[in-house]
Amino acid sequence: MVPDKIAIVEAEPYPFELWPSRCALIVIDMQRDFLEPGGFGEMLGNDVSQLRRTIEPNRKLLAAWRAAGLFVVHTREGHRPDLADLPPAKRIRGRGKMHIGDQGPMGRILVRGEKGHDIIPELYPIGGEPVIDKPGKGAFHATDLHTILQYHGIRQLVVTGVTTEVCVNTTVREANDRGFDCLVLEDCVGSYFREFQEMGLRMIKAQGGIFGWVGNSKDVIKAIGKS
Ligand code: TIU
Repeated sequence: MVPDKIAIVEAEPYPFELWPSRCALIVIDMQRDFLEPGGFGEMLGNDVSQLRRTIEPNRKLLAAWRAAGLFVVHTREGHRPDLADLPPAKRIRGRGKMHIGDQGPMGRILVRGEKGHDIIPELYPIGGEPVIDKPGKGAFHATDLHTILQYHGIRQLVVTGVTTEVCVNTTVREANDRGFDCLVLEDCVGSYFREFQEMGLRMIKAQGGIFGWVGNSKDVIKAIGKS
């Protein structure tokens, strides 16, 4: 049975009132191509260790969240094999040698069904945890995420995943405009760039929590253990 008691989580700019039965954990884009050595992210010259430090805190959080019987949603960024949902602007952006849909180190880059597109084994979804395949940076755009959250009575999101300033921030902003309260966990989100990690989080909690709250996984685990 899911507990129906409010749990207070230490957070900035002020404590977050977590309502377990109304709160989903959303794990954003923890995909091999972004996180694994030899993947697309590293091929673009990024330091994947900045993202890999989030794996262990996410693993512990996921275990505690599942043990408490709470709702989990995972997302993956990627496109249909025929690329019909890939905006031409997104395909050519960056003027790099490799594009989405090309053969990369772990299959076709950001294409659904390919090895590199899938979630890393450490955080692999289990039965009953919806996986949202999203063509954009935000998890609400062109997906059924909002419908799924509504059917489960969800009003709050604990947000983790990568990258902090791109898919995490975009999703938090989309969620905020749809009326969800978001708590972003600093040890469970990562950016290839240290300064974007810091500013990405500061932008969320500034101005009295303009987009939401920032906390850490230890405080969430403590809070759901007590709820
Ligand atoms: N998931 C996500 O953030 N997609 C990106 O492309 N992120 C980058 O930082 N490039």
